[in-house]
Amino acid sequence: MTTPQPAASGRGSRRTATVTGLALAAALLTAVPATSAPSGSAAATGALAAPDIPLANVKAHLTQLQSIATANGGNRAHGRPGYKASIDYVRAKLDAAGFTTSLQQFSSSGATGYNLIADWPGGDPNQVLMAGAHLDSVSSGPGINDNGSGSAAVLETALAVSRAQLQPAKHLRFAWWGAEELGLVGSKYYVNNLPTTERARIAGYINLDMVGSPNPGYFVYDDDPAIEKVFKDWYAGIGVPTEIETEGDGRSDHAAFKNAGIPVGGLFTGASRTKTAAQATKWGGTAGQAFDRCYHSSCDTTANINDTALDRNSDALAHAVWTLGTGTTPPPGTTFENTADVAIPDNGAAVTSTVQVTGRTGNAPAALRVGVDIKHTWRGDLVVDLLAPDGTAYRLKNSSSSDSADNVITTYTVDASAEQANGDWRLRVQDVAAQDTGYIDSWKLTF
Ligand code: DTR
Ligand code: CA
Ligand code: ZN
Ligand code: ZN
Repeated sequence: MTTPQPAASGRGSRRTATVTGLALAAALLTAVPATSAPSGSAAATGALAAPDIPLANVKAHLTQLQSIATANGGNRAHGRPGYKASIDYVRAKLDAAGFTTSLQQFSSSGATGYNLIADWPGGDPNQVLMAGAHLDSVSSGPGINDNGSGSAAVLETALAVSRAQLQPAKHLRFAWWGAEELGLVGSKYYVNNLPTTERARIAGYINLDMVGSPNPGYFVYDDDPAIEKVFKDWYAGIGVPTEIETEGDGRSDHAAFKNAGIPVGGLFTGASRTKTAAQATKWGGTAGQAFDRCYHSSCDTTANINDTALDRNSDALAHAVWTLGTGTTPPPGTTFENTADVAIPDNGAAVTSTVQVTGRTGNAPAALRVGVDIKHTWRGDLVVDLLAPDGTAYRLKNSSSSDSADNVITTYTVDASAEQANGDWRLRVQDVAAQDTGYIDSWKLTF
């Protein structure tokens, strides 16, 4: 680790300083002289345009799921033959299309459940973009809207990736969850059994649960701002107003990912809630009637689908996968700064200054630039750390009994790729030797 070479500065007395160290995450730190200009940013590559997802293909999957339910007691519920038959159908399509598929088994309510995971080879393994849907129905019906619609839209989007032989910057992973209707069991099992390192690699998770409701609304999850914006802009582009999904928190498979700090988003066309007159005015359909009158009922069949809603949401998902998967994250040089002065007590407790990072997807970069401006005589008194949102500390500067120069004005480069980008980052400064005082003047993070 190198620290900036101090400018010559006089003061005779020698000092002894002790650093009360903390266990620190390994951090590759290289000080960049304050005068260095940020390196030029690579030309941002634009996102590729997503293909249209053929509605007929999506509906063909629904017909297959309907047939499976009809042949298996009228449902595709967890623990029933219709669910495993649904898994086998979806997996066969993906295997034939070149995906690397795997089944994750779990037990719930005395029966074996299955998650189907499909990885599209290639892309950055440290930047995984996921899209998923629960494949199980309730036991009282075939579950074509809930959630054959989401499952078919995700499947057809994955098949479109294969048809295009897409080579996105991010690694694409698609998932079909088991036992959602029993309490989000399959998706929770998946997230809970992901090693921490694997969780940190997931840049975002997009959830589709009920996206073809017969009396549809157009709702966008209001979770990760970047994912939300992609969907809202796409819908605005086709002249369809959207509303924020307000009943979604904790109500579907994105919950486990959100609780793990992973950026999430998704689409929804409504369940048993009633469409208002205002909503009918902007979306069409029937005011005073539920978005899906067959929610969790035996009439949730292929007749219980609005084709326009299913088509739009399938196309919106493809657009999001292409945009978030192939486009670069916001161009390098995105800076988050705090210019508030923070006094540093002489030979006293550490102080912190916070910057809130928002709008990023995934993890921080391996070369996160930390610009520091601390005014302080005899800077050898100071210990400086960067604290990630989860509290992990990265040592930027140790104290030094010989560094008599004033002020710490420099830029450090930190490998923060193990950290989620979004959240409250803090600069922590402690003066560990008597005499000489100062303050944090400003600091900033540049991605
Ligand atoms: N719990 C889902 C249906 C559901 C209800 N509210 C929302 C909001 C967002 C997504 C899904 C839902 C189910 O029955 O599968
Ligand atoms: Ca389409
Ligand atoms: Zn349901
Ligand atoms: Zn559902």
